[in-house]
Amino acid sequence: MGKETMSRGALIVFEGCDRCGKTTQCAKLKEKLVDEGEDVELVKFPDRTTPIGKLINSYLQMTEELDDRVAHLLFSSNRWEAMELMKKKLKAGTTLIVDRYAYSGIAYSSAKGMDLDWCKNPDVGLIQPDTVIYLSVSEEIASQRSHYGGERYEKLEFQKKVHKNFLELQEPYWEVVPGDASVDDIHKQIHSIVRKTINQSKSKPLLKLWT
Ligand code: NYM
Repeated sequence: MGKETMSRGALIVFEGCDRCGKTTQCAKLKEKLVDEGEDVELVKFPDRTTPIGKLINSYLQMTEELDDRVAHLLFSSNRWEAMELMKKKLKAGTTLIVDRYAYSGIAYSSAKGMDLDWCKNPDVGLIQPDTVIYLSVSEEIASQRSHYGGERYEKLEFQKKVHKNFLELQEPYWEVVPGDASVDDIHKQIHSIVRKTINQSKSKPLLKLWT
């Protein structure tokens, strides 16, 4: 076995519409895996702490206006600037739980009417996730959760389009988890999926997304 394929960490991505419960589930999953002795870290996109992320934050909070294409490319750049470090951590055996990834980039931008393939291109070659957990929650329920409506995109009709786009992006390594059950029930379901993924990913090479 080559060095690069020895017991690497798994890349676990969470996707879903706004207020689907991803952030709560990411935190619970991390806590559980740490208890089980796994080396695990959380990653969140957009990463609003970098210079690019700060610009994205202003855009989302609507204090900055950007051309749709520029905004799309900034979200993608924000992922690319994290790739080297993520690759290093995965190879060193750290499992990464990622709150949003390229699929969000495409689902949200194409909901504005942008061409889906154009939107996909900048993210081609990112590290391919081992599993994508798609938390599927009705937009009506999501819209009743706290803080909904505060940022750009948090409108019912828009979220319906985003959900439809997400489903078009499904890959064989996606797991659609209904997000309307109790937090603990959803957590148990996710944990069993992720446990399997971590064990199966150990000896697999890291692949490039959409190549
Ligand atoms: N978003 C997120 C995009 O439009 N493109 C992207 O590439 C990513 C990663 O940012 N409404 C949108 C989706 C969300 C918003 O997400 C911020 P969060 O998870 O609320 O921080």
